[in-house]
Amino acid sequence: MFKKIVIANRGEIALRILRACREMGIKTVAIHSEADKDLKHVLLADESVCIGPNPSTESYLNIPAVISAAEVTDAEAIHPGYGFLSENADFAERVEQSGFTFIGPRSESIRMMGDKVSAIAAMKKANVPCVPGSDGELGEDIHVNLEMAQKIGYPLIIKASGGGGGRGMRVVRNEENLAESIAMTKAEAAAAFGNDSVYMEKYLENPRHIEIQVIADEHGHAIHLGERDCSMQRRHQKVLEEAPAPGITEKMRADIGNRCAQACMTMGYHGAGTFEFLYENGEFYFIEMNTRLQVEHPVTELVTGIDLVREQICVAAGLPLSYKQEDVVISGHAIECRINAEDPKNFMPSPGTITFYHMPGGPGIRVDSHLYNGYKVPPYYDSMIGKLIAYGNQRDISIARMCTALDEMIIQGIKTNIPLHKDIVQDPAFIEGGSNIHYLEKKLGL
Ligand code: MV4
Repeated sequence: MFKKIVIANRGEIALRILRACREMGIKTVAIHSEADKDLKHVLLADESVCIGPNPSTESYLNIPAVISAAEVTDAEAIHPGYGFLSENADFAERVEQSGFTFIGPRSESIRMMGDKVSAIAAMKKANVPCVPGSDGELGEDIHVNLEMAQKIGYPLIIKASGGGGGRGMRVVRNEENLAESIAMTKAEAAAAFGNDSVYMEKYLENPRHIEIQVIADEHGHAIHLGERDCSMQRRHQKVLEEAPAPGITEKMRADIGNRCAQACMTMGYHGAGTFEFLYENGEFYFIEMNTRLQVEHPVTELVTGIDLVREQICVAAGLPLSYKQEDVVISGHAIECRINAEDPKNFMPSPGTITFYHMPGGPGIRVDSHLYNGYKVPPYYDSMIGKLIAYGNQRDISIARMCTALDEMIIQGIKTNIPLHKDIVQDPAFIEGGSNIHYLEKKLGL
């Protein structure tokens, strides 16, 4: 096992990784920007290194600075968390070339999944169901594209191969708009991603967003940890997630989950990962794969009892997975509310000093947050300041616990989206379960 790990992230996930390291007897190095010297995990870490000024491009995204921190502290591995450098294949490669272990998949896997056309090709080959589409980059010939579009059927969506997470896509409702939509998506993709490759898919009008968590070791074993429903979102930002997804039967879970685990083994994928699907009319359609630990991993941890960060560290150290597929039992229900420092009405960021902080508690409540009394939320980074997670034997119990916890939670000095969460957990459609990806934006009148 590693003796010392660099935590190449900030905020709640840096603290989550630090806690896993502590439990495992691994020493920690916190790296941080100037403004982040008082982050909770920086104060708790065995060592800390200031790697640069506040803009993330000069600190958390500065590859040489991050690798230097590992060198000067004599660490063995780097955990990238989520966001920042977590899905940067060049970073993963340079970490390995510098003699450190990247806690995540091989750089080739990150690169393959970062290119959506090659990701979809790999999934089709591995028997993972995909959205009907072009199965490859669109060519220049508009007649060929029109014919393909006709065959797939409108509405269609044109997506940038270098995009993902909602960036670089355009819906096409009829053939009159096809040529222009392809041209515009290509131009935007070239500017945004330095890659003008685009592809075509059937546009699903009202899907749910359901994702499968997997983890794979370097000994040819891969398991799935069931699904999460992440449909409650606004502008491609998830707001609330839950596991399991309402209405997904054990048989459906086993079928799609086993296909994902098998795909990991086929591709030689190592580490934690998430297969993102659109789910409509009882069918799963693969759209993207995330090659990192995700924000919403705690709901999976609560319904499986598996510590995903511990498993990530173990498989990165070359150990076999601690669990076989038959050991993974989905039990109970978990909901996560992402707590953001933002105005609950207009969603504007609301940085500032936390003048009073009170955490909720009680049965089934987990708080993943780096906040403390007097902490100053800086304006330079993502506005998520923590996650409130509620578990219960059944979904209605986890909702009731979440309601109680949201009422107990007090954050003063800044605005937060706690009022929005209180509204959602009392919303009849949410209580019913199974809302689609457009529900929250429609409810908010967007
Ligand atoms: C789609 C789609 C409908 N049909 N693909 C948006 C983010 C990126 N991960 C993929 N996205 C979508 N792809 C087809 N063929 C609708 C979306 C979509 C979406 C997906 C997941 C979560 C929220 C979303 C919000 C708007 C659109």
